[in-house]
Amino acid sequence: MTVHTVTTQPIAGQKPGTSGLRKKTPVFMGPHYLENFVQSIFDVVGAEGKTFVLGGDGRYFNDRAAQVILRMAAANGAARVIVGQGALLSTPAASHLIRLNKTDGGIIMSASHNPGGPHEDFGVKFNMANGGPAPEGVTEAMFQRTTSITAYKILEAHDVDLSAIGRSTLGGMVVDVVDPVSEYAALMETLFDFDAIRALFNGGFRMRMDSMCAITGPYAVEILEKRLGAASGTCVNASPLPDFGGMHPDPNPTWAKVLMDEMFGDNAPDFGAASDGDGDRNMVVGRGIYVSPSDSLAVLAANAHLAKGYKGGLKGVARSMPTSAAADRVADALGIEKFETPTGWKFFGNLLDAGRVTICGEESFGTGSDHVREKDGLWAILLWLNILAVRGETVADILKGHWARFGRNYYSRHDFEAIETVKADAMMASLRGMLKALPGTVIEGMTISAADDFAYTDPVDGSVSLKQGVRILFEDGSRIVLRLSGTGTEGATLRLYLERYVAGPEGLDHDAQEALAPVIRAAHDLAGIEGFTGRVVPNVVT
Ligand code: VG1
Ligand code: CO
Repeated sequence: MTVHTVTTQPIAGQKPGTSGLRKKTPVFMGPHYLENFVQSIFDVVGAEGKTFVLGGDGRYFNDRAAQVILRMAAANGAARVIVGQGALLSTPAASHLIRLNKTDGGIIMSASHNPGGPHEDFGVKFNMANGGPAPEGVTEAMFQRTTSITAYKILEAHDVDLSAIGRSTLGGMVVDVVDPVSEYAALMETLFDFDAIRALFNGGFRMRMDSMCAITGPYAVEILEKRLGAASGTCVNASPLPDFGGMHPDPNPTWAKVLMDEMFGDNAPDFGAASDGDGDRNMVVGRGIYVSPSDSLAVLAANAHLAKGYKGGLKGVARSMPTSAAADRVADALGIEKFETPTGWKFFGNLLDAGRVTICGEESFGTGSDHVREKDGLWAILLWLNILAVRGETVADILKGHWARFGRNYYSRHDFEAIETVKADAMMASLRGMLKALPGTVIEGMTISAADDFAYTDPVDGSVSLKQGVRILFEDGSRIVLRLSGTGTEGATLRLYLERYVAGPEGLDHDAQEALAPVIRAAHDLAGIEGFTGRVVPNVVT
């Protein structure tokens, strides 16, 4: 078979964001675009003689992109690629396969929680040999490479049959098509007490699992319905579709509204859960009660020892900076280390590899542990089930008991989407300019104690990440954080994170938006959101 070296030109605007490279699907499908980025990956990490994992969340162009990536891997001298059947793999399953097979890394085709389809989003991310997202230094090198690339290599060959499990060759490269679910399901069986969860379902416990027509459907059906005996029909929207059935596969109260309505309606099941496009996010809901992701992280950390995979306790807990401090209180109570990292799972990798932390989480519906190097939606859902099975309490009981013990970090994130980039940048620049003068200022009756632009020094390798988000802290423990999203594909998205701590025992039962009202007003005042962007009301509230 012939290897073609195709002359190409750098394509502007390929800077990888919080997690891989995301663009509108037609951009990715444009001439040489996918090829330029994939070649830039191989140029940075090297492909000669290496083994990679490949899979994606099944969105539009997933199947075609997989064939291109395979031909390019072969042309670049890769020895072997392990591909999920149908070119499918959830992000956590891909992370697991990278680690299990001791490969040199993997390419995941996904734009995660962004909608999919011919006019929606596509994405490509590279994970390292540890199974985790490429760190900033590596993604920056890939970006630099896209600006200077002059040629890419691709094999002239027919499509590989990815529909059947088994081994074939492509040029000199071995292609192993594997079941996307089985190894992942086996891993889950080592971490959780499947007998206890099975007994819970046998006892009439009812659950709704909404996979939002994205990748976790086959995983959820196999694990929840087949292995754990949940009633058939527990899993809905369980077939991955190229356009996610028109759904926006972002598991939050806005986009998973059907699930929320069911959980707050008459005859609600005991437990509800949803996951995102590539299966690394989760939302959990009890009957009549929503669990904020920051609280979910804290509850999981406080109760993980009830699951067999964590019965020896946790080494430490890490959360992203905008995530509420609820998990910190648990770490303090357990007497274990706690860490605050920038947004994005890649910042947890070193801490996990070094054995400093066991559980990590982000306010953006991401929780995970050292079993893989990605956040893991079904993992979090199974840990909740394991905890519910052992404690025999409802989600509401567990959450209220947690607040009574640790106090409550009222928390919310307000997203203002598709703002003109220049306006969002001007707002952030103005805010950054006023930080030094803020301490001591009184607003809404609250005194500002500190204000900065979050900078992070990795405790393991000493690398420094600057400008990770503006933090405004108040004397009473309240907090405002503002940053611009790094995963959007249209204009800028402003994320406003709001937090207020109540120690209890009074005042634990308020609506979060009501409890946060003064903090919300202070944020709008300080940042001048309306003046700069024209926006008053957020598009999404979580
Ligand atoms: C968002 C979230 C962040 C998460 C990232 C990737 O990033 O805020 O916490 O790690 O998405 O998640 P940003 O830069 O848009 O705020 V996923 O499930 O899209 O890979
Ligand atoms: Co995701």
